[in-house]
Amino acid sequence: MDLHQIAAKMDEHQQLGKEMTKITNDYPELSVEEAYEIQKLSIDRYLDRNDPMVGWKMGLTSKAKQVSMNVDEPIYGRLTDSMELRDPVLHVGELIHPKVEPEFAFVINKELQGADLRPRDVWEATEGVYLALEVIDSRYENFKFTLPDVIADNASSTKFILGTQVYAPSQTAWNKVKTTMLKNGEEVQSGYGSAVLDHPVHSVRELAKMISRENLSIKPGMIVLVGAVTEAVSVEAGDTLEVIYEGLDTLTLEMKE
Ligand code: OOG
Ligand code: MG
Repeated sequence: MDLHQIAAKMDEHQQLGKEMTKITNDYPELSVEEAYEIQKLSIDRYLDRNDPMVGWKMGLTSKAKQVSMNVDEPIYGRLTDSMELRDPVLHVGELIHPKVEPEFAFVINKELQGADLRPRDVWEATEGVYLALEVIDSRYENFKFTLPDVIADNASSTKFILGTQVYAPSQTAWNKVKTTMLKNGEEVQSGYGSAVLDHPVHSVRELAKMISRENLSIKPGMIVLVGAVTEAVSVEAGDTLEVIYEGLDTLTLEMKE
């Protein structure tokens, strides 16, 4: 098994929005560690194209998502500049089977490192919190994968957008924020910030812990998407998605061809 070769294939399918069969079909013994190495090697290719890393994402941080994806632990992925939408418009023609998730994004202004951080360590390093939408688009057929497959596929990352307003960390109790998602005006999902590991702050601690195994840290300036508050919702051209973050703001995303 050549990890560089698999990473090149992964990258190609991510760039072209082209479906592929699961890596574990060919390499059933693929480990979680090897899968993270494939992820890293594929993102190195983005960096080589002058598409720098802007942050990290956590995924499968809610029990509901773990159950629906049939995976029983959180995962992380890497976010690069080209994944960040400048305007709230998603061109679905470039993607395979996109789904949208309501999230929060922490902006970190001090290095966070280690397996033993306290919530206050994270807050002291948090410049602000944004409301965010993440678009995921697994490169695997039918959005079906095992844990190593989804890790190698950069945790299904494809696009994300942050709201325009940044909030102070103390603005609200982020675990109590009610989030309601409407598709074409009809409610499709709702949940509370506590769906993310009881409180979104724990997701940033968990990320620091997971990447510390690789001797990596969350660097100043990086954003962290903490993981979906509700189930992801499938979208197609012509759809409008609105997410109401109660007491804060509403984010909207328009789907175009
Ligand atoms: C994995 C990515 C999940 C989240 O916020 O839970 C994710 C997937 O479900 O394809 O981004
Ligand atoms: Mg997500």
